[in-house]
Amino acid sequence: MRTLAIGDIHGCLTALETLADHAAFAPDDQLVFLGDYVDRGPDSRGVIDYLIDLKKTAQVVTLKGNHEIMMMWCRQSEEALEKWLSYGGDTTLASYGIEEVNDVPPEHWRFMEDCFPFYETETHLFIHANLVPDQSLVTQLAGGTIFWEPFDPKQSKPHQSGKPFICGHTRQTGGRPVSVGHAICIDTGCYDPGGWLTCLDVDTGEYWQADQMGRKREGALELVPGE
Ligand SMILES: [Mn+2]
Repeated sequence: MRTLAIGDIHGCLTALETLADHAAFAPDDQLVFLGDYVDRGPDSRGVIDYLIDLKKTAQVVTLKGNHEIMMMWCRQSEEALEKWLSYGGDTTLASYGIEEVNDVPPEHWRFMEDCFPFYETETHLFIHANLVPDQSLVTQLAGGTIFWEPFDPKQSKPHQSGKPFICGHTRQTGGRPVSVGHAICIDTGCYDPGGWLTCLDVDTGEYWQADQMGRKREGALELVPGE
């Protein structure tokens, strides 16, 4: 069984469909999506529909990203709504063909509410953004680090559990995922021209990428801890 982590999709349905084909998602794979399904790209609605469908036939874990949090918050105040719209929520509403966020289908709110804050296996930790190295993931849930804090490869410290962590959220400008041994960031900015959506096999370091033009490429990360 492969454990595959998939980075920030941001409404890029074409890249997601191309990636599913390129990485050959199979029923015995465990697919861990790192969050930020919505905003910025053209088809947030289509991405959520795709993931809801995928959950019916595949082993899927979906994490919550800060963009899902902003979208859920926007139902609570005008201020939160304005903030979300300025962070790409306008493209999400456009993908639904609606002007009022309350017209998002209940099934899609349920999908977002059901997303996990983090995911942990025997060997790895999965989070959207970053973590506090000397606290358990449960302990740090109340803080915002795992959803909001940018990942800096030069500053990153290993987590106390000793398990490597996989994150998204912070775009790696080279278009390739970045490993520092104890951590791997796989956000490769697929909503921007020149960006890619990344799927990483966390056990082998092999990765696959696809973009909004339907292009594919692949590579491999060195998983030996670096300096
Ligand atoms: Mn994010």
